[in-house]
Amino acid sequence: MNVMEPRGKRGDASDGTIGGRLSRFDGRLKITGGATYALEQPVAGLAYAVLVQSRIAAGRVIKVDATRAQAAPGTLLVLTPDDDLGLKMASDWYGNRPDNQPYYPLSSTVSFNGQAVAAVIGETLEQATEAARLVDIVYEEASALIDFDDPKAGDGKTLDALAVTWGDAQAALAASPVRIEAEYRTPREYHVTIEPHGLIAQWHGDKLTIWEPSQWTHGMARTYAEWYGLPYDDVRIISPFIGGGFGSKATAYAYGAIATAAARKLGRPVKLAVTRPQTFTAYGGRAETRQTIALGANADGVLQSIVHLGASETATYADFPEQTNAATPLMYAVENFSAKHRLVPVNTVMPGALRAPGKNPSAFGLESAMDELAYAVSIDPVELRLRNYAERDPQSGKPWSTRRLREALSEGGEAFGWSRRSLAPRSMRDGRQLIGWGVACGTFPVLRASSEALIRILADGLVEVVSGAIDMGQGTYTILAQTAADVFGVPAESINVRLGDSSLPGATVAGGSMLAGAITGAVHKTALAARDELIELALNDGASPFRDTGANTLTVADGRISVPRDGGLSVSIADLMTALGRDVIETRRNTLPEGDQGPEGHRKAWTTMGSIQGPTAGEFSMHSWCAHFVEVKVDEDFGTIRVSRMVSAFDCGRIYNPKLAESQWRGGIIMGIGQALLEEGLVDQRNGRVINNNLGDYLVGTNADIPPIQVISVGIPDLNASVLGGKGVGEVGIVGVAPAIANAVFHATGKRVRDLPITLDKLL
Ligand code: MCN
Ligand code: MOS
Repeated sequence: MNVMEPRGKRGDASDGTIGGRLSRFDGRLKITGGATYALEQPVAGLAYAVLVQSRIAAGRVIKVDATRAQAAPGTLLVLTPDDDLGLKMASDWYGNRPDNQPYYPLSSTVSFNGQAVAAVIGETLEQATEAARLVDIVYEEASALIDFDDPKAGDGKTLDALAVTWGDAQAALAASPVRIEAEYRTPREYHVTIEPHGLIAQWHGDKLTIWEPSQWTHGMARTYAEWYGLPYDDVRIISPFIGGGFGSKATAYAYGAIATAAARKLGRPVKLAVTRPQTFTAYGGRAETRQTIALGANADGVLQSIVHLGASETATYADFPEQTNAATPLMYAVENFSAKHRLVPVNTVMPGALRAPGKNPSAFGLESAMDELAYAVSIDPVELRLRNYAERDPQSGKPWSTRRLREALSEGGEAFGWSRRSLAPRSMRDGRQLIGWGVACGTFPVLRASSEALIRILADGLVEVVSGAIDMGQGTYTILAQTAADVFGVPAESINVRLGDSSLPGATVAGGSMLAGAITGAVHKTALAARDELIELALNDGASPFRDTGANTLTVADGRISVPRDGGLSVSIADLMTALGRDVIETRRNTLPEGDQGPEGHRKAWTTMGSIQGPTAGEFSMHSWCAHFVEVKVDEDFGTIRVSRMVSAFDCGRIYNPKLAESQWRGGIIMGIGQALLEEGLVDQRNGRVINNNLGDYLVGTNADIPPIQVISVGIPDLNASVLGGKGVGEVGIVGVAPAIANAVFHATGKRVRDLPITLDKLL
């Protein structure tokens, strides 16, 4: 597919290279309806699957009576827990797989309200939807744990692997002249991507093709292949356009198993569109968390100790930790530290990764607590952060690769006008509007992964970049065109990028803010190799016009290949290809280490997260950093809160495309504003049902909620972090926004709200 059509307006030449402000190539297609999303794929002979979800939170399905559903017009198939679909458990994200365990996407054991317990496949969506209502299910209900705070849920289990300690935190806390301690809470949150989930599944014999929005075509193809015991290459996931994922589209879920199994049974392609309400339980959002943070400091605000105890909810049948202490050990220099995280199982779908998992609630706790400490010692909160600045990673002891957090605080503060702030709460106002200014910092680790790319130089001189990596809106198409354009010295518009297909070269997940660094590295390496190959042919092929020039080097720029001297021969790439009689020059490279080049190394790298390197895997500790400055206006009578202005400064290393990175940061910040003021999954305490399971009741920020947001880059290239010097951009923007807003609300009102979202009732 050519995402270059229709072509955008061509910018000046410098725009097309790394660091240029090119608009997204896929942007116009997406907003004009030119982008075909997975569920819009025109596949002939489709049948339609509709999920039937459990209405109880815990217990067993003891009988499914499908008589009425079977008899309804158009019903083709009813799947129930009685149907053994013959599937086997697949590996987890890291490639660990239980031996020969069966997998039941429709299980008779009910662990949460909304679990898929049956499915109806019909000739039309309407018929399947109606028949799904006619499936009669008899349950044996068991008592459920709905509430994370229910004493019956207990304290859960400590995850030893997530515990961090150094020094003697308790003793140092007890000896500190200034102590603050408080509990902070974040609610259940959801991804609410504009494109809901679902898939079209089609079998050709034993080969399976799936159109499904995917943040990781290779990883999801592995899951489907393992469920069915197929060779990996016999499953193909196609996902060229995605309407947002935010962490929710990196996994194959039960509904995917159901749709593919139905398609196999029927011998017909099946479409399963998860409805908006079903998206709240077909996979998990961000887990609810609570955390208690105690800070000990001296009278000058210098930290002596941090004691941090946190917990997140998880499912009864599987664990996903929303690690409350993910940011705590990194932010500030402190000699005594102790942090633990516990998991509390309740009857919910397993929670999942949602933009900056762990770091996000962790920063809410820590950065709120630092603000409380600032007031306890009467020190400006920016100054307090500088006094406790960590010059190296306090946990690993390693030096930072780059950490421009000081610059983020100073340049962000300068642009915001922070020096004009008065320290006392309720000291700034505009009529009946109380004005508050708040600050908070954020971080996200640099994760490094390998990827693979294919580059084709075509007969007409155009260049094609091909990878199984995906673009869910973050800008992969565009930055890869820029990366290749840089190497070939041609406008980015003449590079055609193909992505989003597991049959294309391997790529890591678009997750953990690591894809851009990984895939630009692979494309850069491949483009250099392709350019060298072109030059090699031009110099040495018998049919090359350069053979007689005596040149021993050539340059490639502006779509031409030239002898680098005045008046030297210069031939367009297209003419050279004609002279050489070549239709295509194809080059494939990857960034795997030498030892991992075999098929097993490839499989592990592209389909699991097993070879991803963490932020301290090498000599350095590598992270992105940010500082958010927020102004809120709080209506004194009504308690309504408006974020009226924001400035955020980021250190994400070198920026590949500032326009897109700024948009990523703003997107994260906008989600952070929603998190601070609006978002909250409400669960019916009687039955575990998500009450606000739609976009009308689950509130996210809309245009009227969002003020002007100024974003500033203070990063410098970090060549330890990635080939081109960039660090992650996609997630760090949300980290620290909610505490900056909570801190601003305190400054405005004198009221400290420690549980999100900060709704007006909490201020009155
Ligand atoms: N970028 C840049 N310079 C850098 C790094 C990145 O200009 N040094 C820009 C590029 O445009 C790149 C984008 O930022 O395409 C994101 O790069 P990166 O930080 O590597 O993140 P990934 O490509 O791995 O994308 C995943 C990340 C995550 S984990 C979530 S969650 C998230 C996010 O991206 N979900 C998104 N951004 C999203 N943006 C959109 N529109 N939709 C989502 O669902
Ligand atoms: Mo992002 S939550 O790592 O997809």
